[in-house]
Amino acid sequence: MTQVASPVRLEAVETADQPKHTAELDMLYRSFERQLLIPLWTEIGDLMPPHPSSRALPHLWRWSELLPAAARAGELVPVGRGGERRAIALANPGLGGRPFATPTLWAAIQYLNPHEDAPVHRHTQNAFRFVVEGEGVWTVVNGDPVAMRRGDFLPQAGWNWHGHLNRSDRPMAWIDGLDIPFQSYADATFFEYGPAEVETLESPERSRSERLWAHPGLRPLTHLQPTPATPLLAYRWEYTDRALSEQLALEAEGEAVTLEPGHAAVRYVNPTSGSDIMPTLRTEFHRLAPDTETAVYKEVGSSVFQVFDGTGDVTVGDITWSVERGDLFVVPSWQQMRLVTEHGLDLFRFSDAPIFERLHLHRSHQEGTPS
Ligand code: GTQ
Ligand code: FE2
Repeated sequence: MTQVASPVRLEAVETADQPKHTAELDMLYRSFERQLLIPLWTEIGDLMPPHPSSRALPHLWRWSELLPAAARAGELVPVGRGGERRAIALANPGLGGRPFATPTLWAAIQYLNPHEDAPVHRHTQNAFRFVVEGEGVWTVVNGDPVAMRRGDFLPQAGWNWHGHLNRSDRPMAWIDGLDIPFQSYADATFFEYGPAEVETLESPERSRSERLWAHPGLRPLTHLQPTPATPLLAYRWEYTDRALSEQLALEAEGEAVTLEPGHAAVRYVNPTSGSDIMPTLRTEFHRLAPDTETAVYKEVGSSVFQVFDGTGDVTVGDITWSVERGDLFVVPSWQQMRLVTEHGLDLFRFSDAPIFERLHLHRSHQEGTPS
């Protein structure tokens, strides 16, 4: 007997909350399959769990293994039109082999050889770069060349033209974060090619966007309208580092300015609104002083962390890893996370929290506080 394969498969299982398994029930389920119908009573446990229960798993990728893999790709794989980027995505083991770090977030290591460039394109996906080591690449956003160096955070909001140029004699690697999975599930993606070559241009210390926007507390009177994404294309390490060390110094002087004892943290924000840098992505930097333990914390939405400096033990769900510089790990939605460090730990973090906040679906909980 041949039958057109239907993607719907209904198994009659007899449990207290399921109907009695009879020949008639089987017939009903076969007719459901043919009509592409699925009853709620077989799905409710999966679709309406008491709390988020992510398919994504906690997972750690070690920089000591990622970087050599990217360097090898640098030897074997050219960069150019079509493939566009030598970017290698972290594939969460719970997400069915897709190149997705979490259900909403893409995280990749990208690698450029000396004097190589990655062609200009644009897409609706929001993106950023974060640099854990090295320098020498300029990311060119709408013609504005932005230097990339260790500790810099470089947002690149959707639909801006961008290409990357390595102007140095050394290879450079960095991480990319994008909302690719979210826009893919939502069928919201547009993409366009630009010129194949990034035009040769100056490689200035400071981008035009920084010259206009990187002055704390000051806003040009010609730009008073809030924009949905940040116009500032580089958040330099010098400022992030100082903000964090000053929080810890103020705490030591008795001021309650840290998130919790020994835990300084800042969020990268859009200077036109004070909100997250891009509509779908939140980025933060966390610094734990030596001998610090964080509370156990969980929230709706997923995060990816990269260790910027220091060492520590990270617990996500029921897994604990010892981490060091460059290591990346994933915290799925509503999974508990806790950090412990003896010598101090600096962490870059990105998450999809703005999506959930805007939809009033965001929740968080810290152990020891009322729910
Ligand atoms: O550098 O433009 O990791 O378009 C994925 C898609 C990087 C990029 C990625 C991209 C880019
Ligand atoms: Fe891109």
